[in-house]
Amino acid sequence: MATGILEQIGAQSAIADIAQKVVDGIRLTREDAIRLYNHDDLLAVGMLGEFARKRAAGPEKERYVYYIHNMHLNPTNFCVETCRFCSYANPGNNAYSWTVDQVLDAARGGVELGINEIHMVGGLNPICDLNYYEEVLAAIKKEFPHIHLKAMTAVEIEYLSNLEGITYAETLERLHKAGLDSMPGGGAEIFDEGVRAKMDVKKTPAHTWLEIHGIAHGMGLNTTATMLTGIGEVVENKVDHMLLLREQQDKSKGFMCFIPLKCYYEGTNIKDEVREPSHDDLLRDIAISRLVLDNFPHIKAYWIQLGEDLAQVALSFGADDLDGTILEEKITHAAGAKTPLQLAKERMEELIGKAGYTPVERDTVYNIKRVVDAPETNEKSLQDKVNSLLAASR
Ligand code: V47
Ligand code: SF4
Repeated sequence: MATGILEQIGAQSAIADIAQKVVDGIRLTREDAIRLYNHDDLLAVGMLGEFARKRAAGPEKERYVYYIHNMHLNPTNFCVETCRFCSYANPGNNAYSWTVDQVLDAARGGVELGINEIHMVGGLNPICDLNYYEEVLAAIKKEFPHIHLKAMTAVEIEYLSNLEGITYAETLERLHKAGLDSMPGGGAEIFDEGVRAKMDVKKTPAHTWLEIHGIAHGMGLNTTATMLTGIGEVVENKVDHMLLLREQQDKSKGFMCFIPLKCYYEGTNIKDEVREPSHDDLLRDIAISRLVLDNFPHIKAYWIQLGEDLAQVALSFGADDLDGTILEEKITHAAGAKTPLQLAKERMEELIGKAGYTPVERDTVYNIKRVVDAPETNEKSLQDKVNSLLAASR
């Protein structure tokens, strides 16, 4: 396999030395990652991402691509913050905050469809304080003990701790006791302070976001990590974001997955100030995160934001997870995403199978629930998909 990739990249390639490092298992530097972003041959970068994915998976699981049957729950869209890229929070008369019973009703709808994870996040709302979230988590756990509760971003942990005047560890311990099983990776945005200032992001600076995840890992809670692009960042900001995550993972080891996110602009006023990520950019984020984050087991192609075709192509660039069936997504759809709100399990499996991989239904912490016999593929080849997607985004 190793010789193959070096031949494919070619000894004359400007990234031949980086390919050799990848094959030798040598950690990539900041400069390597920046060169990969600037290298003109996108497919060569993708091939390296695919090589690293296969090697991380091991020979028995090298074709596995994971998904989860889950739902998103957003108990409130009122938020004391005003991040400029966010269309979800504070929609005037449509602001809401659910009672514990309303959250339970929504959860019941998902459980009846057979989900096994609830991914719950919301705005920063003084009405929804720590007691409220303790009640919500405990009520869901009591009625549906088999459901994994992946909830509360580091941003919400910071807010609730400040509201209560207690430490992050105390907040996390109380929520863990009430039923919190793991934490999602939202709220990281881009760690760079300059970009954050332009986007009016006042919450949770990098060191606090990382500290909270480190505390959660220390308590045995697994978490994930995101990076939001299309908000005025440059390549160097993305690489530095990944390097901070890699450093934290070396220390606390609890990140399961990295999810590159793409900003949608409807309902915001930032479109004219930023560069919208192209398909090329989004595929590089997948491949380069796979290569730089050598201590992250999984890289997610978030189909809600990428769309089905690009998410499929991302599987050949180093991603090994399509996220979940979701049922109802509000944050990206409030900003104009047109992907369906929900995919059936069968459709997830079809997307993975037709991209040439083996669909695997997982739980939140990547225990395998079911390995699916991949259906025969007669869709247009992946190479054709890459070509037409790239042509469309130029
Ligand atoms: O933190 C906000 C982003 C995130 C917009 O942990 C926007 O497995 C696009 O974190 N357009 C929430 N994105 C979503 C998230 C997530 C998604 C899937 C899986 C996981 C996981 C986490 O959405 C926010 C923010 O970075 N966001 N506004 C927007 N207009
Ligand atoms: Fe509030 Fe999060 Fe939206 Fe920022 S991104 S306004 S913190 S809900």
